[in-house]
Amino acid sequence: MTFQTILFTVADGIATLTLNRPQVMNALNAQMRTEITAALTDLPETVRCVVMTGAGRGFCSGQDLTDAPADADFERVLRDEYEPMLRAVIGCRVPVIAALNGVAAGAGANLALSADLVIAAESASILQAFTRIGLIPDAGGTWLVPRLAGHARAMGMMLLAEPVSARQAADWGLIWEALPDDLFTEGVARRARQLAAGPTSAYLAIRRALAESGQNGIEAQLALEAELQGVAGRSADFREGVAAFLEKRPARFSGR
Ligand code: T3D
Repeated sequence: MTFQTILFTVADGIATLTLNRPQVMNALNAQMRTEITAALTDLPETVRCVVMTGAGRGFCSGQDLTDAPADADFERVLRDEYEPMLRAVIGCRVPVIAALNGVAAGAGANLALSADLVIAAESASILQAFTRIGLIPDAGGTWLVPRLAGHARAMGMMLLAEPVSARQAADWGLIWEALPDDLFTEGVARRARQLAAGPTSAYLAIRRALAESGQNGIEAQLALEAELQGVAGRSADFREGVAAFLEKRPARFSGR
């Protein structure tokens, strides 16, 4: 597959998807949304972790504002273009790391927050920029941010539209961690290697269980855990994990 707005490479079980419109801080246009969706939906079989990052000094500045006329049908664009992209991240068959090399603004912030693990360089920030241009947060932001950081922080971020530093975001639990800039690239690579070598099917089940916990009561969640653990308990990775423990060696998970 060839792409115009993203870079997509695969090495050692890790796919790296780089938003690649650095002249506009990787703003999202229709083509980029389509390409992100396609890349994540049609991953090569060897891939066991995805790292999504940005080219240049930003992660993503959200909707390309040169491509958003005032009379545009945003409802259609969100339904037809943003939602498939977000579902491709959330429903990806392997864990997705958002590696925030710089600012993530507007829909770019919420694209990042839809990933499974968000790791940011300390110089990065997260900005719910929408009210600056008279819009409301979209791309899942009004669902994600209060669940990750709480109602008061979500409300403040969205009404005030001020950047939240990577360190603050990590302290709030909005993201997994903020790393000093000089340790960022290796820190992301280390986590990607860890996830790519891990029990991929168990990761998928964990992601499903956590996603459904928002809607489930405790009884439904206990039932879901039992169902998912039933499958995990019959997996090759469980057999390998136990064997490795008993033989006092690192596990070699196949992802099955
Ligand atoms: O379409 C729909 O369905 C509606 C959906 C909406 C979803 C949304 O995402 S709405 C929110 C859109 N995003 C924004 O409002 C953020 C706009 N950008 C900014 O606030 C700032 O650029 C940043 C905080 C991201 C970065 O600031 P800074 O000072 O580091 O960089 P800069 O100088 O502002 O930007 C660098 C260049 O990128 C600049 O171009 P130039 O002057 O060098 O030619 C700037 O215009 C361009 N750029 C940045 N963001 C966008 C953009 N160009 C188009 N669209 C952008 N979103």
